[in-house]
Amino acid sequence: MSGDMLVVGRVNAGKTSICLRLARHLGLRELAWVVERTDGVRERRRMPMSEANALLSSEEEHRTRALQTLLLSVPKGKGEHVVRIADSAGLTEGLHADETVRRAMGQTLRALVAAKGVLHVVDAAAVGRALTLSQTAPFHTLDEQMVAIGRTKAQYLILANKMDLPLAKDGYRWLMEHCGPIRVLPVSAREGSGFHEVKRYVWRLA
Ligand SMILES: Nc1nc2c(ncn2[C@@H]2O[C@H](COP(=O)(O)OP(=O)(O)OP(=O)(O)O)[C@@H](O)[C@H]2O)c(=O)[nH]1
Ligand SMILES: [Mg+2]
Repeated sequence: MSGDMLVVGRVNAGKTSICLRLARHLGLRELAWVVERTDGVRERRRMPMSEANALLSSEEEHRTRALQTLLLSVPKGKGEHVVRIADSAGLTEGLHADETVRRAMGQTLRALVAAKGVLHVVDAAAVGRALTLSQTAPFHTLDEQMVAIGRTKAQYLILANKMDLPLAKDGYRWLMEHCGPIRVLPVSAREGSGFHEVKRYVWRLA
């Protein structure tokens, strides 16, 4: 299953947090996921929202190691429609030492090519820090390539995440200038800001 919208981005950008926040914002009490493991096995999982934060509990990067599609029931007319939001393993440059991570990144890239709609999550605070503190390039080739692929999709939205952190505003401003005319939406998965807009965007797809 490729999902109606694919959530992609650099590792640690906050993709899973955004999916969970969206589910919470929609008032879901339970999460229904379809996990596509990289060995080809597909598993259905359900968990109460109260336990969902366990998905974020690891301290390591590369927390998400398989495509996990969240099924969101959205009221439409007299019935309900299901919107599928596929959370993916984060991307990094180079060849990762761990084979599981390499396979997961390959799975993300295949899903990215196939997806009709993409939500590209960027850590706006990291962009801001790169700009002001280290004066290094805030966007690397990897991000540029994700934007280049994203532009070709029917739906493509950049989510500037972690807006609650220092320097994220600078990062957001830079993203808007650099990526325009693509729409860049400022959000904080931690605090929930910007999720009315995300919900509206996802709602339209139902
Ligand atoms: N301050 C702040 N931290 C956030 C926000 N969103 C996510 N984080 C933190 O950023 C870290 C990475 O979040 P994840 O949601 O696991 O990121 P991911 O993009 O799914 O990461 P991978 O699956 O490893 O690629 C976690 O420690 C989160 O708590 C945010 O809006 N603000
Ligand atoms: Mg994740």
